[in-house]
Amino acid sequence: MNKQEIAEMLRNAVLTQTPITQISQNEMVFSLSDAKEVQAIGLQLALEAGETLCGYKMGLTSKAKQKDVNVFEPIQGYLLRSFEIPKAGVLKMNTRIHPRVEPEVAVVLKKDLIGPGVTLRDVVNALEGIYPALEIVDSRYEKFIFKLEDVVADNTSASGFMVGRVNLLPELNSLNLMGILVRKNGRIVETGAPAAVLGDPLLSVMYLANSLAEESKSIPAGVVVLTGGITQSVSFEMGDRIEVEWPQEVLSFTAE
Ligand code: OOG
Ligand code: MG
Repeated sequence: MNKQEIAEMLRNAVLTQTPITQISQNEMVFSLSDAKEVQAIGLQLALEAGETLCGYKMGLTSKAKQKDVNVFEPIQGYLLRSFEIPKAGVLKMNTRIHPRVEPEVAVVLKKDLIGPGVTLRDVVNALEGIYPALEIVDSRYEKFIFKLEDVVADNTSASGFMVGRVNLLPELNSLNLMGILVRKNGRIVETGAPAAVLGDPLLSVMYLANSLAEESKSIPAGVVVLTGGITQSVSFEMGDRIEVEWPQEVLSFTAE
């Protein structure tokens, strides 16, 4: 199969909610750069279908997430406008395969961050806001099992996200140690703090800016950047209620 066909197969898996076999199992040679190209073709297909790019995401930036999926390198992907979960808090299950939720820190910039050579100080100076967020990952592979190349080709399992209203920028100094709870139907199922993400989730933004620079791209002001799951992800079923609780705000949805 060529890269265009692989990208179409992955998009079809999204549209029909039908998981596929890992590409790395079928293709003799499927390198990380092939996988990045497949991801880029997938974005092109989505844009041609009328979707809008609205941000970027980092993934596998915490030990908890890396162990969870058995891939031990940070990865990056894109966010489409259609991924955004309405604040009304309903997550549609009929457009997904086997979704999981994870608590994240979202960042919005007030000026473009253009690498290479972006430093942590550059990120801090470019900040418009830092927000409590959650991401929905929904691997297009059977049983949520994949290798690095597979998950990169699959746009890092991106499927949905929700960004809170409370800007945590005034509390930047205490961000890393804020306590975060994930509840499923009222019960606490995960706990964590932003420091789990590379020691500081702003490093994730720095990493993304420098990595995009390798493709002559930058992080534009105003887009959403998800910095990566703080805890391992939590699976849920139809009817479940999920709450991601920060000291300042609770993000929640019901799976319907
Ligand atoms: C891969 C995507 C990882 C994160 O925040 O670590 C990710 C997956 O878990 O399916 O989004
Ligand atoms: Mg994530």
